[in-house]
Amino acid sequence: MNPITWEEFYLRNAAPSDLESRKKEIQSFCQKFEPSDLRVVLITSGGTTVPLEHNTVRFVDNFSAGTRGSASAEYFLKAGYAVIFMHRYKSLEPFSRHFSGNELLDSIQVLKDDSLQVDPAKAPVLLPILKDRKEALDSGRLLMVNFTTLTEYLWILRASAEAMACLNSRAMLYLAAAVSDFYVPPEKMPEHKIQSTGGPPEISLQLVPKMLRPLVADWVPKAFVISFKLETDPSLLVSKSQEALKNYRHKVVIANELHSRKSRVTLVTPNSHHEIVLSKEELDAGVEIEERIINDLVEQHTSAMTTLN
Ligand code: PAZ
Repeated sequence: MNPITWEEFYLRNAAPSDLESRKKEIQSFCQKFEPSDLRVVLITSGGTTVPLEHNTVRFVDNFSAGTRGSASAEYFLKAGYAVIFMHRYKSLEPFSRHFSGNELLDSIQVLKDDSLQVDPAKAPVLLPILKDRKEALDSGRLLMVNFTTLTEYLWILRASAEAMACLNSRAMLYLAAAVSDFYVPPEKMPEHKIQSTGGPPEISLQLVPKMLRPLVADWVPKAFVISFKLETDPSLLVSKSQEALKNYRHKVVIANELHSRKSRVTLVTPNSHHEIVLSKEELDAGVEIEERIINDLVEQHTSAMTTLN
């Protein structure tokens, strides 16, 4: 069955109640950089949920933790970009991603006089992260925007892309979120919690229209757009990425396989493709593949900017 059009999707799926205020925040962030030379990247990160009931108790989710997006945000900030970090609520965020569980609390010691001290052994790890975070916040180059459901994601994505159009070719979109391809349309969704007394539920998921098409063609036509392609069969990666580039006419697809995604990616462009691979030694030394990906993309963005404007 054909999916509904993207216009129909927005007509049938209500916008989040606070969309207008969020839109204003994103617009003023972009307008702040409009007169400067600064480049702005929108990073999407983490997975979307697909609610099964209007009063949602249960939903379909996916594996994405936001590792790729949150690490990439730090490297884009280092490269001088302003970053709109559009992430799944409670997924990994830049800077805090380095600390899990009680790690941060454990690095602070309570002294006899009730004063606090950073554990001297942990200070060398903490310091560069805190300094980078302070620089990003003080310079006003980081905007955090969150989403949970697929519908919320799609409304905020559109608002963000449209707000970025004023930046012309200085805008980059780095779409790393794991966005559901399927959803339950509101008219097919029960109002209340699905009852087990009704037997096993028959849930019919519909296809989500491909929003990359209007995003590239209409919402932010001069931006440098990068999408991600995740597969579990590596033999499909390059051909499916090339197909996406042909269909949506954006600049780069970053292809990755589920289990090797932290050590190997393929950057596919309309005319070529190349791999970025980390060796075991590099992984053991704490090198992150996102650093290499962002270096590569910044170079591509620089050369594209001369032709896009
Ligand atoms: O968030 P994470 O680091 O756990 O995973 C990253 C990823 C695999 C979701 C990302 O690299 C990606 O491929 N995103 C697009 C997925 C898709 O094809 O829809």
